[in-house]
Amino acid sequence: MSARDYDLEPFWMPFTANRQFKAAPRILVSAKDMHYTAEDGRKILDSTAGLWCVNAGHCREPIVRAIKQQAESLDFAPTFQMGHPGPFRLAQTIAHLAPSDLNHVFFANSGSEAVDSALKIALAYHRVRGEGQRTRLIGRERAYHGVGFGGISVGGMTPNRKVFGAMLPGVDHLPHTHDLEKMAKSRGQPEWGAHLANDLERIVALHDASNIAAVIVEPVQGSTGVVVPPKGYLERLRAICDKHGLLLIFDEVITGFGRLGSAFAADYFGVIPDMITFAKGVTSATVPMGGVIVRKHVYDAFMGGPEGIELFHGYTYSGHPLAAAAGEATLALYHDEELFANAARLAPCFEDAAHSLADIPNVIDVRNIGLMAGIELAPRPGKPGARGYEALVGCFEAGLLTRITGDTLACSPPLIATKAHIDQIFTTIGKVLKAIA
Ligand code: PXG
Repeated sequence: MSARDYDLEPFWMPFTANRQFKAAPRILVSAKDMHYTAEDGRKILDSTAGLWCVNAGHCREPIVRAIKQQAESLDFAPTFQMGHPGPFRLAQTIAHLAPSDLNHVFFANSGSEAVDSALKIALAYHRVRGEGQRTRLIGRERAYHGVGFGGISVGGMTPNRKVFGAMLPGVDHLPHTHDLEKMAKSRGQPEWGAHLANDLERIVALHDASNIAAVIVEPVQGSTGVVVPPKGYLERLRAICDKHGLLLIFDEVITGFGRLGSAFAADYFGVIPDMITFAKGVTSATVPMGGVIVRKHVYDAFMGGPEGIELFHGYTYSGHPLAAAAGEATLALYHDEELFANAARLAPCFEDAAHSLADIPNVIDVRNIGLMAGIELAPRPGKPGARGYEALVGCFEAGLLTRITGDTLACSPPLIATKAHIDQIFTTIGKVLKAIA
């Protein structure tokens, strides 16, 4: 191991068991295309696109060049009452890419900020239309919408909520759609579960539609371990939202920009929400950026409101020049290399490879869609998460970066992956799972 010229202690690591990590650190020092290099010089295959975000692969030359050039010519300019070309250009590109009339873009710097922005836009939208009593927000169990107070309020991952008090008032949750007995080891969308969307009718009956602003869901739940929507489920949510005048928000922080082989999950499922939140893949994670794409009727409602500032919301770095330049170069690369189509082409072989693990002892579920897969392991008795963590460490030692959430391994490689990478990913996971059985 190389000598470190820094102390591990002062950095309070996010979503990490700090004491455990600092006793046995895993440090990555560089990256190129599909691989990281660890501090001991080993090449590590990236099966997770970093944290579901490096969709174009690592340190891609056109993106690096665009960021360098931007840093040299315009480091920062305000977007409050001023403008610079970057975010106008990028918003135009994103609006072209997005389906239907999702044609205006509000920029933030992360998925969490994107979600808070979307929730605030939903509340302000109803207010500007004279329905300001619509203040309730509906999320879903097991959802991850980032870590802001808005996001954890509509989110449904218990550890992310339980020590943070009462959060936003007036939030209710749909049931999650995962049921091992009904759908274990399904390929793609499960046949069972569309009826779970009907719970929205129960929630509407309880609170009355006139009090509800919006419903937010990840079209495919990512963080909780890849939960794929049952066939017909999202369509039914859309229909119920339409019936009652509720805005439907798709949180596409993970699914946006090619993860399912299409630009957005909205395209893949053929269901058009009123807003899409995005982050991660928009810049292939090179510079932090997030945002909200809204449909024409949402934007128009604000533009028909009182004169002056239409939305009292924004971040110093909304549309930051480096992020905008990175975004433009990233979207151009996705286009030039047809990376969304590559993901779509690889998806069947990815599905086969993931399901080749299905009969390994302790594998209780394999779920997949596009280039996302979750492999759920039986927890060790009395020690939830222990087997998952052993798998993570075993894979890293075997030269593979994976993600775990509890006892579920998640796999989401960069969209530049080849069949050989997919084979290596699942062969390695298979060997490790057998070794730690
Ligand atoms: N919404 C969704 C659907 C996400 O997946 C966020 C919002 C928040 O984004 P920011 O940029 O604020 O982190 C996310 C983030 C994991 C993992 O391994 C997932 C995320 C982040 C870090 C790790 O499951 N998703």
